Amino acid sequence: MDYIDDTIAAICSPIGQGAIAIIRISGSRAFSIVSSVFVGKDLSTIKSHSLTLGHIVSEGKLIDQVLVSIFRNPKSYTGEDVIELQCHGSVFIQKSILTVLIKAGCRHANPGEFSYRAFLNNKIDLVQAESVADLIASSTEAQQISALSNLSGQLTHSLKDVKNKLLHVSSMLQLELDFAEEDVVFADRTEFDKLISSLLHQTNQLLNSFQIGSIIRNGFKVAIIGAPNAGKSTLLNALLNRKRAIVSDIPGTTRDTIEEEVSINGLLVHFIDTAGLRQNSNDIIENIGIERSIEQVRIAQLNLFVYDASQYSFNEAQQHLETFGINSEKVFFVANKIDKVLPMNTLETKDKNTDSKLISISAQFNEGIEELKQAIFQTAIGSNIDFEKPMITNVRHFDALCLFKDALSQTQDSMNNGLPTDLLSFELKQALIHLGSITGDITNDQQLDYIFSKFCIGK
Ligand SMILES: Nc1nc2c(ncn2[C@@H]2O[C@H](COP(=O)(O)OP(=O)(O)OP(=O)(O)O)[C@@H](O)[C@H]2O)c(=O)[nH]1
Ligand SMILES: [Mg+2]
Repeated sequence: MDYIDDTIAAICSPIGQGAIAIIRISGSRAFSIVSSVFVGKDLSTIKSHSLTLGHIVSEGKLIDQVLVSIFRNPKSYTGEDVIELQCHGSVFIQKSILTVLIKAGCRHANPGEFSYRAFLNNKIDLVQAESVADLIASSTEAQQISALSNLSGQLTHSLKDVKNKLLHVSSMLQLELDFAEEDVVFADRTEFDKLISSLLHQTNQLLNSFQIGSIIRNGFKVAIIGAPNAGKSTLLNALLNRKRAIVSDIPGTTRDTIEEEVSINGLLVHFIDTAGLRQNSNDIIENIGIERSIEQVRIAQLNLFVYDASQYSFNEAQQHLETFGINSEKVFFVANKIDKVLPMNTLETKDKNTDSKLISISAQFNEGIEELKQAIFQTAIGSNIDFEKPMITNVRHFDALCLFKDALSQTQDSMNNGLPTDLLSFELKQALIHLGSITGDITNDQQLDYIFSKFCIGK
C-alpha cells in the first residue's frame, strides 16, 4: 500500500441499514472537499473536536441532513485532517454521500488505510494497529480485554523497555569501534552479560504467554466424540442452551460435524459435535462421518469422550477410545446419562492411572454441564491469568520474538567466547531488527500490505 497524499473516504459503520451511518474522510483536502458539498456553517471556522449540523448537497439536490465531526491534524486518528459525517442510515443515502464525496475529489479508502496512515504518522505502532483489528473482530470478553491491553500499549511498553536497554549497549559497542585504536571498553562485558540474561528471562516470559494468548485470541477447540447414541448432540445442545443438533435414539443420527461457539467465562470455545464412532459400519456416508470425527480429534485442543454410563464402565470407555487409536492425553471422559444410574449429583474425578479427567453429567437434564464448562476453562487457560501483564496473542509477534531471542542468545555466546566488538555489534543489531519488526520500527512494504489488507474498509 503506497502512501499517496490524497484524501480518502469510506463508510465505516456496518454495511446495511441502521439508524445512522458514519462516513469517514481523511487527508489534506478533507475540509475543502467536504465544504464543497456541505451547506451549513463554514467548516474552516469550526473548532477541532466539535460537531456541526448541516446538509449534503449535490448539483443543487439535497441528499441528507448530517452531523459533522471535525478533527484537525495532528490530533486525529490518522494524524491528518479527519471529518466524519453521521448521516441517516439508509443504504441508499450512505452510498449517495460516498459517491458525492468521490466526485468531489476523494478516493475510496482501501481496507485498513485509515489505520495504515495512523501508523505512518506515528499515531500508533504496528502492535497497536493489529490490536485495532483484533478489537473489531473480538467476540468475547477475553479477546476484547487482551486486544484493548495491546492497543493501550501494554506490550509496546514492554518491548520498548527491552529495546532501549539494548540500544544503549549497542551505542557503547559502537563507541568502542569508533575508538578502536585506543583499545577502550565502553560496554562493560560483565554488566552486558547480566543484562542479556535478564532480558532473555523477560523474553521467555513473553514467549510463554503465547500459549494462553493464542487461545484467547483464536478460541479453544473442543471436539465431542464417542459411540453412537452416547448423547453427544444432546450435550452440544446443553452447552449451547438451545436445540441446535438433531437428537434421536437412532444410532448414527449425526453424520456430519456441527461446529458452534460458546463463551465460557469470556473465553471463546468452539465445540464440534461429531458422528458417533463405531467400527464395521456398512453405511458409506456414516463411515465418511467417522473419518471426519477422527480428523476433528486431531485438530481439537481437547476431546470430550462421551459415553453412556448406564451401559458402560469407565474402563470400557477407555478401551473403546483405544480401539479407535485415540490417545487419551487430551481427553475428558464424560460419563453421560447419570440420571439413569445415580441420584442427581455430579462427580468430577481424576483417573489414578491415566491422569484423564472423568466428569459425570446428564446432558438431557442439564446436570453437571456448568462443572464441565468450568473444567474446560481451567484446562484452556487455568485460573491465574493476569490481563495486566503484557501478553503475546499474535503469531507474527511470537515468531519475531523467537528470532530476537535466538539472536540475543547468540550475542551472549559470542561475548562469552571473547569474540571481537564488531561481531558483537553486528549480532546485537540483528537482534534489534527482529525486535523492531514487531512494533514496526523496521518493516517492509510486503509485510505492511499483508497486515493492513486484513482490516475492514473504513478502519
Ligand atoms: N436418560 C438420558 N438420555 C439421554 C441423555 N443424553 C442423551 N440421551 C438420549 O440418548 C439418545 C441419543 O442422543 P443423541 O444426543 O442423539 O446421541 P449422539 O451421541 O449424538 O448420537 P449419534 O449422533 O447417533 O452419534 C436420545 O434419545 C437422547 O434423548 C441423558 O443425559 N439422559
Ligand atoms: Mg449426534
